[in-house]
Amino acid sequence: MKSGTVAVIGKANAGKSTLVNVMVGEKVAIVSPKPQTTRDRILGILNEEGAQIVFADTPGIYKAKNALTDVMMRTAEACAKDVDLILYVHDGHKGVDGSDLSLMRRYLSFGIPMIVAYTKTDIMPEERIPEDAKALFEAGISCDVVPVSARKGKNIRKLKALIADALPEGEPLFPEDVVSDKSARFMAGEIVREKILLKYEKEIPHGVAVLVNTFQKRDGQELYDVDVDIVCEKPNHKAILIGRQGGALKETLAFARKELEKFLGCKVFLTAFVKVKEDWRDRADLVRRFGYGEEDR
Ligand SMILES: Nc1nc2c(ncn2[C@@H]2O[C@H](COP(=O)(O)OP(=O)(O)OP(=O)(O)O)[C@@H](O)[C@H]2O)c(=O)[nH]1
Ligand SMILES: [Mg+2]
Repeated sequence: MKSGTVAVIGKANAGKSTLVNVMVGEKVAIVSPKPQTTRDRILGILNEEGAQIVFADTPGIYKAKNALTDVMMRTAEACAKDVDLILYVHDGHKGVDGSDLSLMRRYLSFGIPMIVAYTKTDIMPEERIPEDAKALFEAGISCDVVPVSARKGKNIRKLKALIADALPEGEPLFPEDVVSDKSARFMAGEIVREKILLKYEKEIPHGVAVLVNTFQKRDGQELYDVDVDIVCEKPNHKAILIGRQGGALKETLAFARKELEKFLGCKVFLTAFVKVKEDWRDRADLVRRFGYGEEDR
């Protein structure tokens, strides 16, 4: 059978995590309209007839500005060098510019087979797709370019088949019932962070880390106790996160609790405390302590 690892690489906000979730058929990575949503390497495992594809979703390429983005870029870079295939995800609706071409050329130069997933085709004029494909070809991007829409599920089956085809023969790397390398505890923190990304504006969600203190099923009950620290960078961010009379935080937690209950398949009692660690993203020691840049959390 075919079996191998695929690094899912591309600019921040390109649609990598959405595509991985759609291909795996389950939500293994959080998604938001804001760049820099994914901070860790997250494996999403797809078992198909005759193939196991291990997708490694990665933090989007973004100019490193602080210790956190620095660690995120190193995570993506290390991942792209140690796989059987690179799936370069390009946001088609944004067009193709010089920076896209040089990134694609750079990953092609790693000497690892590569496929370009040209995504978000549902929100762009269809006639632009062949024009861009031609531009990529003329610029020396010599690999397969597959137009897809993760949102509409367009060409996903074709993309999966092309990926499986390009992988080596081998035994499965994971048992068939495993969909991710991340724990439910990790996902609980990520789901809270996703709701924060969706609810708050500007720098606030980017400066938030969610640390899971408690993740425990109550004895003899269909109920999980989940307690998190929401760490932000500045006292005024804390005030905004909490809101007037705690209203904003209450809404965020209700939103997160609903999804957690769906994810865990039982009731969840979710509590959170908002803390400030001044400019933690600039401090390598805190970035590490909050679990970023390590394989397991
Ligand atoms: N219309 C449309 N929107 C999409 C599609 N795929 C992703 N999006 C949207 O694009 C935004 C970014 O998606 P993500 O999957 O979080 O992108 P990402 O590349 O993982 O982003 P980072 O983790 O920040 O690097 C979200 O608002 C998605 O809903 C698509 O096929 N069509
Ligand atoms: Mg992502």
